[in-house]
Parts: sequence; C-alpha cells; structure tokens
Amino acid sequence: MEVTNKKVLVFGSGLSGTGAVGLLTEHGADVVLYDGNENLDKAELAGRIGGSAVQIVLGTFPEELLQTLDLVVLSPGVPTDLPIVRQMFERGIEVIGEVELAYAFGKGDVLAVTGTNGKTTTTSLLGEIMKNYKEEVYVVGNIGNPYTVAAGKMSEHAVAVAEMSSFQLESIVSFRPAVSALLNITPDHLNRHHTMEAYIEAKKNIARNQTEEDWCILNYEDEVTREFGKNVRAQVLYFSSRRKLERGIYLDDGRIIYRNPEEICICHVDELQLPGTHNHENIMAAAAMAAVYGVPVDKIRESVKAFKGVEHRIEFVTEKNGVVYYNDSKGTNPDAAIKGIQAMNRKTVLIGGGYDKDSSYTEWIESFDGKVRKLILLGATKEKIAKDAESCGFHDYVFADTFEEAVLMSAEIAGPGEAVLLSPACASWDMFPNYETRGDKFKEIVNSL
Ligand code: UMA
Repeated sequence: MEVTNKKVLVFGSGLSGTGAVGLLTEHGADVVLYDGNENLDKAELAGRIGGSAVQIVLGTFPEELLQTLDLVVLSPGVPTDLPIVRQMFERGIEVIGEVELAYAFGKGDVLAVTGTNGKTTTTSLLGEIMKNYKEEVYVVGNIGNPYTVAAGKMSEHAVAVAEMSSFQLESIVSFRPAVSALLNITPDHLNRHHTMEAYIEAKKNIARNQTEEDWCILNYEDEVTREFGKNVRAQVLYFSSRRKLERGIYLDDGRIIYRNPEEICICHVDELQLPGTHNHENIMAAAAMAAVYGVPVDKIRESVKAFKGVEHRIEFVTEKNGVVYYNDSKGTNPDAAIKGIQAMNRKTVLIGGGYDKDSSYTEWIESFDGKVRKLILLGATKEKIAKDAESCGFHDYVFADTFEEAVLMSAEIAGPGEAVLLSPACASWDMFPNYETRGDKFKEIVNSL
C-alpha cells in the first residue's frame, strides 16, 4: 500500500485511531485525524499522537474535506453505515479499517481469532504458546493492543496473534491470516450490524482471503461454524467438546486429543488451570491453531498447562466474610454471561445490566437455574432486563442507581457460603469507557469492603 504524500483521514481518535496516525505519518502520509466527539481536548490529542503536524478535526464532519481525501481509515467503533461514511463510499474514496492498514504494513504471519465468546482467552493462550516457540510475537487487535502500533515494528520473522472483532472484520480487504479460528457465533452487537446475518457475514470475513495453503479452525458443535467449514478455501480442522472426530481436536474422556492425522494426547483437563467446557474449547482452538502452524506438541502442552486465564473473565477477586467475589466484567453479552453463571457452584448474588446492544435477556435469565438468589440491575438496560425477568417468572431483582451502590448492595445481600458475581450480560459503555475499567472499579470497591 502506498500512502506517501497521500491525504489520509483517520476516523476515530481512540486506540486504533492514534495507532493508525503513527503508522501513516511514519510512511509519509498527510494525515487528518477526525473524531465526531466535539468535546475532546485537541491539545491532549495532539500530545497523544506525538504533537506531530497532523490536522485534528472534531465535531460535525466538514463535507468539503471529502473532495481532498485519497484514503479513509476507520476505527472499529465507527459504523460503516454512518451517512458520512456512506458518502465516502459513494464518492469512490478508498475506505479501509485500521486492521487492513496494519495488515498492509505488517510483516510476517498472522494467526487470527474471532467468535462471539472466548476470543480473548484463546488469543491470550495462543500468544503464550507462540512466545514459547518464537522470538518475535505480537498479541494485537480487539484484546486492547492496536495492530497498527505493532505493524510498524514487525520483521518478516514476526508472528501477530490477533483477536478480531466483527467490527474489525467488517472493513478488511486483503487481510489473510495463515491460521484463522471462528470459535462460535451467538447474537451480539445487533444494534451495530442490525441483523444476525450481517453479524455472521462480518465474522466469516476472517477466512475470506485464505487459500488452500492456510488453515481455518472451527467449532464442530456450533451449527453456523460447522456449516461454514464446507465453504472455506482453507484447510479446515474442527474442534469438539462433545464427540471424537476423525480428524481434529477433541475431548475424549477428559483428555484433549489432537488427531491430524496421527493421534496425540495434549493433556488431561485435570492438568489445566481453567475450569469449564467453554474454556476447554478455547484451549483446544488455541492448541489446534499452534499445531497446524507447526509448533511442536510439547511446547503447546507446556504453555497450555501453565496458562492461568484472563483478567475480568470469571476472575476470582477475594473472599470476605465467607462471601467469594468474582469479576466477570468481560461478560458483555448474554451468552458470555451464561458461562459466568454456569461456572458458579454456590448461591449467587448477580450484578447485571449496562449499555443497550439490543440483546434479549431471556436465555440468560433461564440459565440462572435456581442459583441466582438476587439479581441487582443497573445501567441503560435495567428496565428491559426486569421486563424479560418478569416474563421468565423471575422476580428476585432490585435496581441500583450507580455502580458503587450495586456493589455495596451485593455485599449486604450475600451471606456466608454465597458468591457475588459481576457478570453484566451488557457492554459497559453507558457508564465506563470499557469493561476493564468496570472490572477494575468492581475489584477496587470489593477490596475496600
Ligand atoms: N467515534 C466517532 N464516531 C463514531 C464512533 C466513534 O467519532 O461514530 C470516535 C469516538 O468518539 C472515540 C473513537 O471513535 O473517540 C473510539 O474509537 P473505537 O470505538 O474504535 O475505540 P478504540 O479506542 O479505537 O478501540 C478499538 C476497539 N473498540 C471497539 O471496537 C468499540 C477495542 O475493542 C480494541 O481493543 C481497540 O480498538 C484496539 O484494537 C474493545 C471493544 O469493546 C475492547 N470491542 C468490542 C467487543 O469486544 O465487544 C467489539
């Protein structure tokens, strides 16, 4: 990709936007950084991008700018159907996502993970396995490290282990991972993608440019991903937590077996530090990705056994007065939050609610299975969840006005032998910049009890 002396607009000034500005200026582009939020501090932003000669535009988009642009780089949080983005497409301006830009400039191989849930755990573990095997490994993408920042540093021996969201995959053009994985697909982000079909299509983009030389790892127990396997060009390897596969990676009587084509035991689930079938699936996916890439099984085994999991995902915080506290702030959709509930082995006071992504909460409430003694609701979705709870015949909920109030309430309600679980089934964006800040706040309050 040639950007020298080209006029490039970077849309969004968050992590991805500032990463993209850095990469573009390094390659001699004439960059304009645009953000729709007029309340941002220009001086602070200029400082963040190294005080470079980049023009910063905030607030309403000045349409006259359109005629001057050669290329637009979208941040993942910017919807591709915004009227101004549509105008860019209509005018024939090249519009790509931040991931595509990084891919164009990055060197080496990419191993990419997507799916509705389990992405971060799988990506983190794969990152650990790769670091155990190779010198130059970058763990990038939705996990919180913009790919554009790493792209500028990569040599041809580098491996990028990339967590890819549907937002990021929506705007790729030539992004082609050597190994991809699509872990599972359940409804999420429907306010952005509008239909389940559009969400699935975005996810499938992960394998769009792969060829017969590449590999695609898919979940045999998810109908969408199983069917998808029939249509990808890459070599497919399935994982399954429920059956033995002729070729693939699967659980057999508690043992993780990799069979491609010879049969090798990676380890027994009792040797793992992460509980739950969903985690065994993530581990199988990461192990399979590494194995098809050529990592020796003993390296994989070592990393898998040492892996302790991810912060904010059913993370044990502390025990106070006989109550155990778990932070599952990463439970940002009903399906992820169901996994949180399933992992509890005692009566639970659950804190839920947050940003509205147009989800339905009935399946989540049905999964409570007598375990949830009280549900504390907060955020933009509290009324909606309460309505779904009523329709499911679950009446044990209360409302909290603030996050702090919700946590303090949970401590008052929970008794010895019980658990408090923050697993909101919603994104945090109505109250926090991200789920990490929400989880950190939870831990801070709990630890100060
Ligand atoms: N903005 C606009 N107009 C819009 C939308 C946003 O101007 O219509 C501006 C905002 O004012 C803001 C900036 O864009 O200043 C934010 O951009 P962004 O939302 O793309 O956020 P980044 O900081 O660049 O973070 C993104 C990912 N965020 C989203 O996809 C929403 C991060 O994933 C990712 O870690 C980061 O890039 C680095 O790759 C977070 C996430 O919540 C964890 N992801 C979603 C999820 O996991 O469910 C998809």
